Amino acid sequence: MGNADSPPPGAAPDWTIPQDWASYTAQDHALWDHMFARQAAMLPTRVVPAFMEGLNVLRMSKPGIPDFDELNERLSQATGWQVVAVPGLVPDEIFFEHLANRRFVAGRFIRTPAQLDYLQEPDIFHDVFGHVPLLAHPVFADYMQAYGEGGLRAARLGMIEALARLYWYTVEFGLIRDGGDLKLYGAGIVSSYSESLFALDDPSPHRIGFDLERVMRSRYRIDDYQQNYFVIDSFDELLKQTRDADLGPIYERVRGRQPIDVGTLLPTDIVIHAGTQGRARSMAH
Ligand code: HBI
Ligand code: FE
Repeated sequence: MGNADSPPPGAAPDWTIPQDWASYTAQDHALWDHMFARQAAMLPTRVVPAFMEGLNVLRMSKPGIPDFDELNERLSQATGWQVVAVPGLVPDEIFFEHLANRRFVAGRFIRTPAQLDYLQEPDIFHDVFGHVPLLAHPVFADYMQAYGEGGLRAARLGMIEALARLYWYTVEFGLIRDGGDLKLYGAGIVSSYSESLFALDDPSPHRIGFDLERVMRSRYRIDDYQQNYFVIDSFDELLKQTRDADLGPIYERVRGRQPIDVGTLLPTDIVIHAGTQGRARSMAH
């Protein structure tokens, strides 16, 4: 959701700012530790194993808000990625340019205790706890770079909206098969205690097999839990379908068709679980 503005005062032309790790308060660190402990206790049986491996390889269970310099030593060794601090949401093309160069932009501020379970702008817990562990996984790391490169091309073709939907339903709210089970991998889910439960256990949402064109046509909601989740078979499959495919014909078809509303199932969908949509219905009343 960026705009074409120039960077705010104090930010570099690429919108980065210093993390200024020394300025976090004891309260900031304690809030991180609280959220970290809560997620680390519940995720092991729910999240894709690569996420727990990433936490471990990056030594993220060390108490306190991670210092990006320290985190980057391990992350760059694992996959060549870096985390850089930004003031908040950055314009789409700046965002894509960073990803295409294996730099993940992260907010440096942490939410207030009152925003423990809901906030609109991505803070450091969402960005770093949610996104960074999988950047230590070689295939997911390549997918994120491919997404940035694809975003730069999509911007020239006027297809950013389709790309944003792909990001939403994979990087932010994706589910993945793991043996016979479904597991979480999207950062928007794994950084949220309540959605980590809802996305796997609740009867309300549809869980649909990933199809690139379907996803690029699918609207999403930003104000509540998702009404549909898309399930990939593996990171390899996701990378193959996005980086190595010719997206031109897909874009042409997406451009010519209506977007699909949330909570809708199509006859062509690979339905893994047809949701009751009970939550969305009760919220609407
Ligand atoms: N900026 N800091 C930040 N974080 C994001 O996740 C982000 C962004 N700008 C644009 C954006 N995401 C998405 O809208 C793009 O995928 C289109
Ligand atoms: Fe995010």
